[in-house]
Amino acid sequence: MHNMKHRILFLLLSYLLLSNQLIHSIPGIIPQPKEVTSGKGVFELTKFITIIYQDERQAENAEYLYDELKKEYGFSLLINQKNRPQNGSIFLKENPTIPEEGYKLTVDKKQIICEASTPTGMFYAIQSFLQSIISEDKSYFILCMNVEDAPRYPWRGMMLDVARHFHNKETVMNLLDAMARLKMNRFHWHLTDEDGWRIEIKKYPKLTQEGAVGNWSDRMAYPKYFSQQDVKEIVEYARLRHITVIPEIDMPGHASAASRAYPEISAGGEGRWAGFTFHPAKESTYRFLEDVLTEVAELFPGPYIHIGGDEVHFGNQVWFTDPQIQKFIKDKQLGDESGLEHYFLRRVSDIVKNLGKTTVGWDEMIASGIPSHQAVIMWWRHDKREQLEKALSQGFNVVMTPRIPCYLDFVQDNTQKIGRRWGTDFNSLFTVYKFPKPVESIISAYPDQIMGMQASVWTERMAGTKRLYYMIFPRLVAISENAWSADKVKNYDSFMKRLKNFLLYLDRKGINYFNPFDVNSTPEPWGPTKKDVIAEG
Ligand code: TNX
Repeated sequence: MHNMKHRILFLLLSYLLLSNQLIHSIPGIIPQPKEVTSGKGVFELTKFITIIYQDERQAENAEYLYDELKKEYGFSLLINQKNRPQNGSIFLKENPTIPEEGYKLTVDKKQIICEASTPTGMFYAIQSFLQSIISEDKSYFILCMNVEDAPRYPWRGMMLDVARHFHNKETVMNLLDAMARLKMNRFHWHLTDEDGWRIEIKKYPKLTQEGAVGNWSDRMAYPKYFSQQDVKEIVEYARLRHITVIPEIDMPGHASAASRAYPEISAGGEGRWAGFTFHPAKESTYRFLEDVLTEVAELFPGPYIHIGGDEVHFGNQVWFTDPQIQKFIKDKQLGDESGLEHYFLRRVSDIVKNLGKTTVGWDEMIASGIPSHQAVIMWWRHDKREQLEKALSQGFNVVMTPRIPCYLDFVQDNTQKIGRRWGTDFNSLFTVYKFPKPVESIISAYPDQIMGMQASVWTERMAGTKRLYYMIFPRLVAISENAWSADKVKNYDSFMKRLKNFLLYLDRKGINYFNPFDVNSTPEPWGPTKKDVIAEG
């Protein structure tokens, strides 16, 4: 206790001396809010505090807050629905004047008030509150302050590839927890690729019986996939954390796992690219995909379905020689193989539209002729800025996830041996943090079309959970600040100070990370096989 008072005094004193900097470093809210003003004194958090919520629709948030305090600090607080706060309460208050995802957080010595106009805004007030708890000698307190906040972008995401190496339900849920703490709201789930088909489709059981066998490091690995029940649990877990899940079924390329299960809808081929694409000239392919997407649309209540569309040219050699495909190109007057690729994407995007969903696709999709209001483009080829410009000038809404600096399978430190590089470029925490500065001059002309950004976690070289977390953290934290915080409140020194607080959260959850404060303290966890020594550009 004595120690704690000492510490409080020290904090308050330093605040008086150094006010501006301390607003940034204490409390450790990350991403940085729009405005933080420090008050005087502290609110002491004890087990006698009550959580009070005003409106029935905040009941789930109140329970979430209860659960988090219980899990992290062992508290079991009371929860009440009432119209006004009382001394020693955390009050979830309706305030219709606050923007949709925004919130206010007011901490004084007697109470904590979280205000928002929506359950999502309230959820974010709760995150800032949770991040502000300081624990010291088994006492818990929060510095008095006022926070006013709202996000820069509506899409603050992370993509996880579970096809190259499977990562299970518990891992996904841990990641959703961390995303929620960072006010991130889009989980893009890359469910199918060459190495595995990871989602159960009832109408086509072989997709998982055969298509889920193997992974990037071991072609014969035991089949791993998410059952429809798993998917429902994850979607619900995400919903309670105000995260929309976007499923991706990659096509017409990256389809090798589906091809192994159902060779009759594959374009075939030999060697490394065998079965890389669906057969684009068979009606049965489109029927198959419609059936698959119908089940997918039912499982995922969110408005989006991602249909990939990337890198088709890698493995479509068969398209140039197969008589049925060549005849199809002629009959439909598609011109050539890339015309056929665009036809394929238009057709599947129409299926998605008929299912009541919006298409999302990688930036190759810009050229497909899909109307701009019907699709969201993910810009990924950082070396092709013209793709970003094209998407915007054609009227598409865009999510930015350029390889440099948003792909977390690139190394984060020059000493690392496993992971991608692009020439001499890689994705250090600092490089990630600078985004989207390098493209600001392009995007500033289209403020309404930039939906936001995401980290993309490709898992060719991430077999184990420890390694997966190590590559994700702390770079995901930088992405969350890039997506949430206005440029004028961003500051790398301040970020690094607040990051320490988030690393404590990861410690409490047992989530591994690369420690940028002590590079040698965190040895690079093992990759899967010998193959994953330094990757290609
Ligand atoms: C490119 S991004 C891919 C992925 C790889 C990734 C590795 C994209 C649309 N395609 O298939 O996993 O690079 O960094």
